[in-house]
Amino acid sequence: MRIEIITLFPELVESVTRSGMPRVAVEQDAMAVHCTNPRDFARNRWRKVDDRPFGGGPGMVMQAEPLALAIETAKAGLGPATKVLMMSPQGERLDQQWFQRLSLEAGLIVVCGRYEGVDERLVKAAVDLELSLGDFVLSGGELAAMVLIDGIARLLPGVLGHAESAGQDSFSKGLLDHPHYSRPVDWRGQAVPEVLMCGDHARQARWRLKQALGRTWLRRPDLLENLELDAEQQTLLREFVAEQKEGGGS
Ligand code: 9D3
Repeated sequence: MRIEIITLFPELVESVTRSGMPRVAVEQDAMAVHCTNPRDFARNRWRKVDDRPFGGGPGMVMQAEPLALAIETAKAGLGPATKVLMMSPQGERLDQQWFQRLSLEAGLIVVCGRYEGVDERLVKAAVDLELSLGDFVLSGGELAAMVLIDGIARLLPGVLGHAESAGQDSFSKGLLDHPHYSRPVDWRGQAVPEVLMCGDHARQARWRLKQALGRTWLRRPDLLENLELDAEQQTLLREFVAEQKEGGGS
């Protein structure tokens, strides 16, 4: 997948490919990330790409033309059908389903806004989809674009560990993850749950599923409402709830 980021902070966005999964994806040639700076398309001596908002108000607005030229240059490289996304607080909420859908694209163009916002005529003319991280205020779209790159990188075929991570994601089952334990067996007086030490893999799988269901029920009941639990899952969740009420805790 080829990802072209339109940003006033190319060094910031490129830094996401210097570690972790995005780096692995780039090294294995599963992903390429390139940045285009709209400032390079400003046609004034000061390379200015913002101006005051019509109607007044605080802050500045990113002008349409430098962004349009940057997007058109990116499209010339990636193909005219390449989807143009904009990271924006007005966008649809990004979730694992979006990552899965976007990971199937051959290329993406991602516009990062700065200042108070982007001239709406550019959005209307050139942006196919707006995506948000959630209901909080960032100072620009760059960190959101880096989140997008990270979430997509680990789903790309050919990226080491892709098969496990893509399929085993608790979010691909719609549940939170179960708890994890490693050595030592006793850490500062806390033991590892006995079931994980017994070697009965079927029992361990049931325990993990039960913990995942229980934690989702406790912490994110909204996620359970969108799921149809099968008979085994319903039994495990009922057991978890019963144990919870006995005061068993974790
Ligand atoms: C104080 C400015 N806000 C007025 C209430 C409007 C505003 C403008 C620009 C808020 C945020 C931004 C910059 N944010 C993004 O570009 C952004 C973002 C975010 O702020 N939150 C969650 N997801 C995203 S994706 C892009």
